[in-house]
Amino acid sequence: MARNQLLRCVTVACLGLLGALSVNAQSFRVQCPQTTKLHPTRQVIDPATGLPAPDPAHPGFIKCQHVSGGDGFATMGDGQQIYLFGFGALSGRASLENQGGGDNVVNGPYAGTELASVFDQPYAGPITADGAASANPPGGSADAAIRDPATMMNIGVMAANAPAPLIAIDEDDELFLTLSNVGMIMRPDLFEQHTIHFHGYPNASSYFDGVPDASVAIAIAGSFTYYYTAPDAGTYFWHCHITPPEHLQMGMVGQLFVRPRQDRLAPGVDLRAALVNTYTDANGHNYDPCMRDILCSSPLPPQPASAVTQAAGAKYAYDDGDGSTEYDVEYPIQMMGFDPSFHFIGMTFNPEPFADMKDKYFLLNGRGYPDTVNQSVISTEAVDGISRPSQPLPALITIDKTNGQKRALLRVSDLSVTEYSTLATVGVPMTVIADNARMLRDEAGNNMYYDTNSITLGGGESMDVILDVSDARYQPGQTFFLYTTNLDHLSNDAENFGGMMTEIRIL
Ligand SMILES: [Cu+2]
Repeated sequence: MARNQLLRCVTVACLGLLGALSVNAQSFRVQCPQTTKLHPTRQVIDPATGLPAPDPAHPGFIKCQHVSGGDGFATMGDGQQIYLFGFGALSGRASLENQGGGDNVVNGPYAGTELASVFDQPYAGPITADGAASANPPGGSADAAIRDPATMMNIGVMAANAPAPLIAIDEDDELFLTLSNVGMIMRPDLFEQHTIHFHGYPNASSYFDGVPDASVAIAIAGSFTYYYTAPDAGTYFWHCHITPPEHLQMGMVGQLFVRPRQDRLAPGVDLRAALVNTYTDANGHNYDPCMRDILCSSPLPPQPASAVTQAAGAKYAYDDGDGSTEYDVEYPIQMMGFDPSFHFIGMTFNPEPFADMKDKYFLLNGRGYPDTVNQSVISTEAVDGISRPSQPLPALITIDKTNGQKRALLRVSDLSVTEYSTLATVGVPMTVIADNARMLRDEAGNNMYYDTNSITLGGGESMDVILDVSDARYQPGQTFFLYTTNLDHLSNDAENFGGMMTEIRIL
């Protein structure tokens, strides 16, 4: 009877299945729809500039990003190469590899309302069956999402980044974030799944929450496109949620932030009135932010004696209504650490000693000093002899006072699995404006910001900090330090000068 069933299976159902598989024999798939219910027309082309602009009737963009889940290697400050489980960039690669020119990735080649790896440009060619965007991302077609399965494997294998690729979006956006699991080539015995979890993020659907036992997980050779709206500005982070102590220690964690819709106000618009009434965007269209915003989490500031208005092109950390979170330049600062023994064991087929996990490399944006101030991409040669970008993001903070910059926003998040760390400055006070993606403001609307020279964060926490160098005592040519006062964290393993430190340079 079993034989009959097998025969029947072979002749009817299974042949049908095989037929279907042969037509579409792969499970990698990048989704980036051209239109959605929230953005029925996606973007329009501004006739004046020929550049894409938001559809005035539908604020925000459809944005898409593609990351690989796999493995790779990173280079520590003492030259040691360590093994990673990690996420790599499968979109924005041209900008990733060609960045340089003296600035942080956010303010340099990735400048603009979106990172190069998050593309929101209109699709110029015919819409393909899978709906993946490919044309005209910020860095040209070489920044497009890779969606050909063979290329995904060729590029994505061993392409892990430390930390994971940065994600930056704006309020009112829709983000389609595709994760493709390319497998871990150094660990063929493992068949690890990966997921994406937006930590601390207002996310309505557990389906896209990445907690594997309450949702879905992505197996090797599979893709999954996570969908997020962006209702609430702030600094968050994202990570894989499979065996979190292991996959986070091994590198599967990075920063995520959302910029406020207040950035898009037209010049001259009253910031406070824009929170209560309607606001007018740069295209002259009116919106009601709190009607659209399911959270509208910032209390109104007190009515000032005279209106605070939007200065042309001003940028803010939050929808503050009083301009107090304005900044000129922003830097992601990701505090993290690696335990080289754990990574070595993770590469060599041995049981991992979770309780013995102890970081020996203390890092900002995946780098120990002096690599933190190295402005170019750090690449690491893997066992196949090919060098790939491993730590693309510097942690150098520059404030170009000569050209009018005065306030730097540091988006500080702690991605560590094991340790609390303190970050301190000497000479430039830090003004803490937000804690865990919430403005420090009481219910009466009073700002509870405070000045300090040190902040202490544990894993999973974030703070937004402003450095203000407008005072005359700050002059171009000065250099200050942002460093940890946990003095054992100022090392690159056995090398006694490095670790969690970077420079603040006034230009
Ligand atoms: Cu994972």
